[in-house]
Parts: sequence; structure tokens; C-alpha cells
Amino acid sequence: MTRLLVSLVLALLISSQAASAAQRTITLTVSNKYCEACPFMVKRTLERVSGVSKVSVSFKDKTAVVVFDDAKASVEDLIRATAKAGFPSELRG
Ligand SMILES: [Cu+2]
Repeated sequence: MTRLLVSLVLALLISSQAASAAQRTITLTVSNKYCEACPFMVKRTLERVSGVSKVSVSFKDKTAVVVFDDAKASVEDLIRATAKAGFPSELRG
């Protein structure tokens, strides 16, 4: 019984947290962008990370601006995803 109550409270906590989850916007500096198709690849890669809601990639600036849900994805997740696709990136400081 107690365990049921605990999991119910936890579920409520998690859902309320999701409702007020912080949207975060970060800029990544992305390497290995050689042609016009690369920004598209980077965009697709980042959009596939769960929690990501918006991505805009600039070929000229070598950046990717990512809007994501803090509770679902981390900066490390995003960097790992681009690196795995062949585009190492880092958080622009
Ligand atoms: Cu390319």
C-alpha cells in the first residue's frame, strides 16, 4: 500500500515537473561542416534527440542554436549526438 502511494506521489511530481520544464536555448559550435548539406544533417541529428524542440543551424557561422527541454535532454546528449553523426561540437561560451 505504502509503495503504491509513493509511486503515485512520484508520478505526480514527475508530471508536474514536466509541465513546468525549463526550455533551454544553447548555441553549439559545430566542426566538420564542409558543404551545404552538412547543416541539414546536423539539424536532423539534433532534432532526433528527445526533448529538442527547435534547431537552427548556420553554415556560415558554424553554429547550431538548439532549443530543448532541460528535463529530457542535456547539453552532453546534444554534443554526443552531433559527434556520433560526424560533427564534433562544443558549447559556445
Ligand atoms: Cu556536407
